[in-house]
Amino acid sequence: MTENSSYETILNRINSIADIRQLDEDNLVKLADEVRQEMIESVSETGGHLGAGLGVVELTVALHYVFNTPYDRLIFDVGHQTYPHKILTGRKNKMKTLRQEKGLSGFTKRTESEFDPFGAAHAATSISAALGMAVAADLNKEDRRSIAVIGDGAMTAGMAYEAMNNAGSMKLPLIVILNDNDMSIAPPVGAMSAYLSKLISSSSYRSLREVASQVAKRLPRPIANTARKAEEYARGIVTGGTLFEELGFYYIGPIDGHNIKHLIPVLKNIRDKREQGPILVHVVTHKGYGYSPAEESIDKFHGVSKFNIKTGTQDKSKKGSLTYTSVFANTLTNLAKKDKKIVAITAAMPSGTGLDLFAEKFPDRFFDVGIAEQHAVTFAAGLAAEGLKPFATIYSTFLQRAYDQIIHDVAIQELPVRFAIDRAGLVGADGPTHAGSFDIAYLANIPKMVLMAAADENDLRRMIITAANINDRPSAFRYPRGQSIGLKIIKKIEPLVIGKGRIIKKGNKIAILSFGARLYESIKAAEILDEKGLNTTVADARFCKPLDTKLIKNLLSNHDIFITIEEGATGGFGSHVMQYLTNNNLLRINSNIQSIVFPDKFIEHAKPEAMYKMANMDAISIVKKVLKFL
Ligand SMILES: Cc1ncc(C[n+]2csc(CCOP(=O)(O)OP(=O)(O)O)c2C)c(N)n1
Repeated sequence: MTENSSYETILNRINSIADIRQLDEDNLVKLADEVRQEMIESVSETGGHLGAGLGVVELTVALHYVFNTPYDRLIFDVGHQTYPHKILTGRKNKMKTLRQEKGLSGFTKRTESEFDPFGAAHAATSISAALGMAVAADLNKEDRRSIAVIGDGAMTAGMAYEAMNNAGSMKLPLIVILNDNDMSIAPPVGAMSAYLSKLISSSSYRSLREVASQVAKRLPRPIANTARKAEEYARGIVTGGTLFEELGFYYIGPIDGHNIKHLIPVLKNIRDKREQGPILVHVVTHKGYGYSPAEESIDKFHGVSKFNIKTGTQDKSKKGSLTYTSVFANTLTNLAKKDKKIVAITAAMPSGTGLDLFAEKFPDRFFDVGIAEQHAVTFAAGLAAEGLKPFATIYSTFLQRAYDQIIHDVAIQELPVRFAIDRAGLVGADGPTHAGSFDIAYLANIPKMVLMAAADENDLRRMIITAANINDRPSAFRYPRGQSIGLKIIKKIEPLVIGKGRIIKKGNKIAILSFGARLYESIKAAEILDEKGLNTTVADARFCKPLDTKLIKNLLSNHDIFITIEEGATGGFGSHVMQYLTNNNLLRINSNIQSIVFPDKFIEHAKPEAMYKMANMDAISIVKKVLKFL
């Protein structure tokens, strides 16, 4: 039996949030240690986000202790740091199901708990949502507090400022806790990070810590007055208004976020300052706190696979083919050696996109713009307008944020921004918030756009070169998460002919036209169908825009059944094919045409293979679809 599961732990005695509020401060400190231990144990078995949660254990305990959750609305930004929150709010026994099929989500989710008043996973939504809730409380005459907990990384996103600017003009009891750990996934970028560091490194912050510890020493249970003194002292470090005060917030901080005894009096005090209007509490924490392998690692164990608790050694993924991400990064980096105009942009995902490799080789041509996808796209447009070749490398799900920028700043001006769209399709444990479901639909309807999808690593390489050569309009290529097929790498890669697909295998009864990475599953399906005497053609469209209309016509007229397949929502490749056929009078009454797309629902997190099954996109489901027809 582990220490934590033995009956005498405080955590085991917590049956409801009310039990936490009965504890004295010493026991709250012990509880925090137990929560941390519990979290390390769970994540060591499930994998997931570790560093961020470790950094907010004390803060989470203090928030639930001081505020009347779930009546008071506690909203965590992104939601990847909520494992301690889940442990404290009735989900402890489900922690080992985290990120698995039918198990707990890795983020906050309204359907999972009344303690998750707002679902998240994309950054910088918390202040807007909390403000909406504060307004609703006001209109409904409810005396509740709205509390947004947001990291310094998420604070690089514009939405946070839009929300603060709005909140600043309202006298509502909105509380923003800025969890400043001086980290995003990678080190944070930009002026905000420098500004926060300046606040923290001021000598006054250091002396505040001393004052606070004196207060704590003398008064084991600091009363409101002493708390106010400490808080007023904290405010005093800022001579002449901070940025936050300019935005209309009452600024308090910086406060040591790992010291529950310091946090509680300050939080109690702001809880009771209803008339104060919006308040920002600047809390300083350390990502990975309390677990040395996390503290010592460069990324502070932001996201981990299963690991050994003693050593911190993570399970290595089985050796196999390169990931699509690394194929992309290697190819672009090699290309950039010859083509000095190539520049690469990421929105706070240098390692996730593989661009850290590019950054190493070409630091001057690499730009991490922070969690700012909208800005990333318009910034790329500016680079393109001056003749550079920007590769805006953004996950499909996050590029959703920048739709107007793609249309207004890039496409209308026919600027050759290259969109490298990683994580296109289903992504597994991160679930529906991170699935790349919509990019085909939202890009293929934009005039002039060239839209490609890679079926394998060699085609991805071809598409990168193709995009590099497109200088008169925007282009995009999408590729999935995870390992590539494992093909032999072709040394000399040629660009593709724009708008031309390829036939992979010839048959005469069934035609499957795949756009993207379901190609190999389509080939498997074709083999099964062949065995049943249904000779199947498999083709790879490569382009959704422009469509290979000649190929489509051929497939339709020479087969009994014609099926398109893509990893995306309705409105994508299949829809464009159908529209082409109807608008050109190519459909016959007896045309047997079907498109396989994602079902019209959000597919919950599970192993990727299971998710593909749910989406009817595995080989067996494709075969079933065909047989149903006959
Ligand atoms: C719009 C958007 N872009 C990118 C991400 C990927 N992402 C997840 S967490 C994270 C870093 C967040 O940093 P911070 O808010 O400081 O939290 P920390 O992990 O440091 O606690 C990023 C970039 C995201 N969730 N949403």
